[in-house]
Amino acid sequence: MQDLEALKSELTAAIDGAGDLDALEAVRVAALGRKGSVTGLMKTLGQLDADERKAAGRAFNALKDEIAEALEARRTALSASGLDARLAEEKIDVTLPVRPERRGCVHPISQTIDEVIAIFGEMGFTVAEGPDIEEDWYNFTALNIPQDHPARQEHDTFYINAEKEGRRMVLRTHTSPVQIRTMQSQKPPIRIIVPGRTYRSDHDATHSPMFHQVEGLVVDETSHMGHLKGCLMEFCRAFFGIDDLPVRFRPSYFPFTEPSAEVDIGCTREGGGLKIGAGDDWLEILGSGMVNPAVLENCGIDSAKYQGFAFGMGVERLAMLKYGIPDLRTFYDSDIRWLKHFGFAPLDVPSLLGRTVG
Ligand code: 2NM
Repeated sequence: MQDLEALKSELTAAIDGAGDLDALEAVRVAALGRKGSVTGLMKTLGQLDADERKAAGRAFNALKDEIAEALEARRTALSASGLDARLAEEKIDVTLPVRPERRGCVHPISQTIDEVIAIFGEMGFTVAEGPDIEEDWYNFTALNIPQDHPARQEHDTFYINAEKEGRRMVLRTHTSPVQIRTMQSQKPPIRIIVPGRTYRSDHDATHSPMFHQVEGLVVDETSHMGHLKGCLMEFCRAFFGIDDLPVRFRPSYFPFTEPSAEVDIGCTREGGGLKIGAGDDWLEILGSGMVNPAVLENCGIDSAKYQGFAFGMGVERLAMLKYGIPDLRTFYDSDIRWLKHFGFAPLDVPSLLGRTVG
């Protein structure tokens, strides 16, 4: 029994002295492993007579349990301090200033979307989003674009082979399906803008198969064409930062709006370059119109009580005009030198250039 006490204090000291999990495992093997000291004790039981074996067996088992418990306690302690050590070592000071030489940039598409959101946000619009893969009904039918309408080909739709519960799926050709979903799920008054990716099977110097749009929708009892004009005039002037920017509304046609209008801003093209502002020329920038009553009814909105206006714009085009980016295709090249040239500092908050809307 004297030996047992000595062995116990020897093992306990070894366990306490183990500095890491590997050292502890070595102690465990030396005590409880197949050739371990405690296991060795167990093997001596056979040589004892019945009475002695009973008492010794109890003592050996108690020792084995105590050692196993001490090992487990030490293992827990070592694991916890290992984590603490790693957390201390991997700590970073988030209050350190940004290293300018390592700075990443905000892509002009992200910057432009943020600016559009900031301007309409100031006017009381909220941002709505929806899926890129849409049901045909939301992308076309609900928008008053019937099955055989040429717009379905004009839009060069990417159709998805798989069907969802028997319904044909498409990559959305505009963000308007989000407006449809919003009109179905929310009661007027509605005031949303919808930024996002859109897709058309069209690829040349001025078209990318994936591009970005921001569309907007207002539905209320008294919305009218005057609200549409005021809202979009204010947007154009705020976006380009030109207080007296000429804005013109030109009759157009979309199946989902009636009447429809395209919005042009003033510019000059003297000397080969393009300059936005008062001048003798016009530049198309937005599509818009009063929401077709058929579209409201498709969404369960009473067109006798409510009316709305909607608009849409291409983000790449806005970014090219505002920031003088000459080639559409460079947006998607992931060229770090291009991004350094046209990108924006990450901590710049998109602003209205000091203006207030309204
Ligand atoms: C445009 C131009 C004109 C539009 C219409 C709708 C909806 F869902 F309310 F009917 N959303 N967006 C719209 C109207 C979009 O983009 C050039």
